[in-house]
Amino acid sequence: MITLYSYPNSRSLRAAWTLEELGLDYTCQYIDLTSGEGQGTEYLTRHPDGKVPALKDGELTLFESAAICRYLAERYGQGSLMPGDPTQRAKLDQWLFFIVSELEQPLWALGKHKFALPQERRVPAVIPTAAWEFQRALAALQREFDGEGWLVGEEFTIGDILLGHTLSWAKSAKQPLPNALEAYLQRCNERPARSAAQKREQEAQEAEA
Ligand SMILES: N[C@@H](CCC(=O)N[C@@H](CS)C(=O)NCC(=O)O)C(=O)O
Repeated sequence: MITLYSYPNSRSLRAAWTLEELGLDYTCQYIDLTSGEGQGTEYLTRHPDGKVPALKDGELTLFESAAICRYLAERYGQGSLMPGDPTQRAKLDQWLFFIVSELEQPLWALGKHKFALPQERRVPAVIPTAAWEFQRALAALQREFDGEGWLVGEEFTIGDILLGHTLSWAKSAKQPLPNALEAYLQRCNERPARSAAQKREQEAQEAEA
């Protein structure tokens, strides 16, 4: 039995999207981050920092969105969402680490200092630097990936889930994207599994209302 702990429009979408791509049966459990449920004693046993996503699969509990996507693909993918060839898999790992460190972090710094951190913790002066760092990482991505096809190899992988999700955040943050990456993002967003994942997360929230 798989349970995903989620909150709509957050990084838990990456895990829900992976679950939907794999056609797995799972329970989507809404965690009300706005009411402090994340920091409650019970949820801290699922995620020690009280964040989403977290996953429970039998005896295993797991946090960190990239690790969850990777686990699901490796365990249940049967060759999909993750290349079998070690060289290609190394490339996939390279991009996963790049996305969650180099690409996502400046974008997240931007979001944190605009709206996510408590008001008294925000330092608006870092925003232009964070935007500059994000554009630098985006330029690095583009030197290796022109937006044609998928990020690694010929098939759609969890690398595209993480990149597609991160680029959609970039758009919400009004960061300019080159046309080729806009088109790539549109192809990611058109995947039925992405819409299904969003729907599941919203339904889980509504069920708790
Ligand atoms: N590196 C973590 C980041 C998780 C994270 O920051 N999640 C946010 C939602 S996108 C969260 O739960 N925030 C609540 C909080 O900071 O208390 C991952 O990729 O899973």
